[in-house]
Amino acid sequence: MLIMALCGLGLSLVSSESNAVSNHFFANKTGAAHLERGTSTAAPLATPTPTPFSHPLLFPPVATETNVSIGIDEACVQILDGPCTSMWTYGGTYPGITIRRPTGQTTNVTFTNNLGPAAGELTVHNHGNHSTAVNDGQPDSLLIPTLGSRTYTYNGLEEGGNQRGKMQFYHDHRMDVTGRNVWMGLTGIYIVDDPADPQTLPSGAFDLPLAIADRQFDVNNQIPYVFDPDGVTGDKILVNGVYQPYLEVGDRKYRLRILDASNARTYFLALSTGDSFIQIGTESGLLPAPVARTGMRMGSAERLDVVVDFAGKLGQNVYLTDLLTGMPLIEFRVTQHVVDDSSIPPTLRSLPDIGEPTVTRNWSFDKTASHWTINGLRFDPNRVDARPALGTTEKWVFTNPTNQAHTVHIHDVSQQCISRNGGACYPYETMKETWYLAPGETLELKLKFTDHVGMYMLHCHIIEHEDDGMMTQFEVVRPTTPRPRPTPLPRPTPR
Ligand SMILES: [Cu+2]
Repeated sequence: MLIMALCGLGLSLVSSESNAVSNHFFANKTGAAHLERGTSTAAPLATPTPTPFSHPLLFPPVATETNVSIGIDEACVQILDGPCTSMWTYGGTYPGITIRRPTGQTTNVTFTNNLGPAAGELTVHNHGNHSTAVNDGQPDSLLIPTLGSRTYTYNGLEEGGNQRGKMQFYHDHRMDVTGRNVWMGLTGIYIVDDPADPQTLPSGAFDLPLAIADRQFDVNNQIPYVFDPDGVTGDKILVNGVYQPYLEVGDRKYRLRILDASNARTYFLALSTGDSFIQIGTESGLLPAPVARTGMRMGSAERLDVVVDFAGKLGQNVYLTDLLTGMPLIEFRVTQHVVDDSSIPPTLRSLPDIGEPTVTRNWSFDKTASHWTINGLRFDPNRVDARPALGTTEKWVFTNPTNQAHTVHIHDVSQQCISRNGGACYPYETMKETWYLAPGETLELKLKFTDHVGMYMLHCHIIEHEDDGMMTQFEVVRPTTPRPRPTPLPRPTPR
């Protein structure tokens, strides 16, 4: 359980040292926070940055039932030392309750919107799930009213079989205010377990979801949201809602399912030992074969499913570090010797055969008249920019003529990489649903529209770009088949 506290209760945790001096934060250009101590002055007291690696890594509670009820509640979450942080939560924690379900099973998740009118109506998108359109978390319809509920049903199926095993996540998707709602805490992990995946991978206590997200705290440890169309970032990077946590581990392999749950921040992850991660999966499940990587870029909403081996490291501390800020994010203390019964097979999961594309569409992730746009247009819920036919495969080409990166996210079905910048795709991006598109890059993907008709979103997952207009929608439609000509009735023979 995440540590929860009432706001008033949290104040008692302010250290006596911070009562004696006034502390001021200054963020340098890399985003690292520095503490400067001065003489005692009037309130408000700045709160101290926790001593690095003084708090244990936490995991949200896990729901595994068919029917899950989640209250969307305001809660005061203990994150930094000192006052707790008032957040909007799925079930009272940040991240919210983890939902973990076997593939192929129906799951009903009922959300009740207990936030006040200031939050307004809400909607929940199960990111990476193959949902029917009405259960996909539409941004401007089928909303969860204030003090009302809505049940989302996920059947765990895809094109005649089970969905692939993977880590999805659920988050708010309300038009124009997704950035605010996610920043305030509306994010939770959703894991689909698939018995068709190799069962020798690290599992149970050795399979750890890690949601990485940055926040900017004020002197009272609150996180007021100030919209910036270029992306809202903060100087504190949290893992599962804890700032620079530690975790005691054994000297064996662990599966880390890493999610960039930030609104906008990109990370470049490495291990302090210089060892490789063995990447085994993406947003869309296991790769065809594992890929060793010493550094991994991760943009907003991307997931990295990796295995890290602490064998031979007994007694050492190993850090997962973000090389872009130079900040260590988590300290793994290798304190126990344990027998490792896990292994990584040389082949994991083959890609589904989705055929060859019959239609090509081009999508330019652009800036137009000072706003983020797709093909020059801002989001309009009354406009549909593509109507692919159910059962067909299309090629979608993404370009980025701007000077900022975008993370392209397509709802409904996963996509397979055809080419990046006219050449080969990276070996770890064979199939995904959130794609890093750096300035000047071109990405060719193919996707097959299966099972469901209806409206789905396509957008940048740097959420402030999305809220500013870098989103559009496509409607999967039933194929138009030529009507069979009715057999003419025999005419009566004229007499
Ligand atoms: Cu963008």
